[in-house]
Amino acid sequence: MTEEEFYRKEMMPMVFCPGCGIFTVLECIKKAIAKSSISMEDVAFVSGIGCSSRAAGYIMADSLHTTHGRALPFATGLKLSNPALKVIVIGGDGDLAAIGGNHFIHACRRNMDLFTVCVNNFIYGMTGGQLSPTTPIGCLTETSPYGSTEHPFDISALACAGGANFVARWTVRQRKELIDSMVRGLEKKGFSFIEVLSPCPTEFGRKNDMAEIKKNLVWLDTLTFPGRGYEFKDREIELISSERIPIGIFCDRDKVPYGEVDI
Ligand SMILES: Cc1ncc(C[n+]2csc(CCOP(=O)(O)OP(=O)(O)O)c2C)c(N)n1
Repeated sequence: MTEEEFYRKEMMPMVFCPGCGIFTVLECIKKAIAKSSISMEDVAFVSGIGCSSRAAGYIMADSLHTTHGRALPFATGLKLSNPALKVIVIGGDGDLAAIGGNHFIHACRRNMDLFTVCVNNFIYGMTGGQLSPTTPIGCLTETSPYGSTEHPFDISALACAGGANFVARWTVRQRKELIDSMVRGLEKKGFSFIEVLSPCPTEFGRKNDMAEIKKNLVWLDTLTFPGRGYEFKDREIELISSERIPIGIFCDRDKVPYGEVDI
């Protein structure tokens, strides 16, 4: 797919800061759609509010830019009204796991036929860098100026436990694995969830001595480790350790999606 076919020229330049991981996520989505059997004609994007949620607006496809935390209910409605659509949700850790957390676990439970990408930058980027449900312990944010003392969510583990069919987590550094997982998730029926650990040099970086993009990326490398063989069996979820986060494919199963259960 060419740049012209994927991006909306009239929306350029993008609002994202230099070094933001959303650029990589967009490129990986572009490559994954091109590699998959899905046609852009059949795709619609849905997002909430946040930096990552703005990504959908730059893509040359039908899209719904909705309210903060509500992308999944809008996406659910869209999918039910037009089941032929491949509905893709893009959101941040705040959008999907804080205000939208309950919608998230229920989309997983229902195994809604949606493809969801969470750009997890460990902070509320758009609103100035407040603590999010994924902020690691000790990290500085606008609302944890002495370091967070809250336990973070492992949103991929939550998605597996909730009942999603496909769950994978990578950092922006593993582009090949990220694209491959996106292709698998796009082609799978039911709820597919891809978590992308992503740099935010401006809000997260500046507060945590990694404003320089290289430092933020190296931190992501040291924060993560490959999960067992990069692929976990159903239900064998390695929960988040207090310090390091496993990356890999955490579940890949074929539970019947919402609307197709025989009674
Ligand atoms: C109901 C409501 N509450 C709060 C906000 C303010 N708000 C906008 S974006 C955002 C959080 C953004 O963080 P995240 O979803 O992680 O996305 P990021 O900007 O980091 O990509 C918040 C709290 C809002 N727009 N609507």
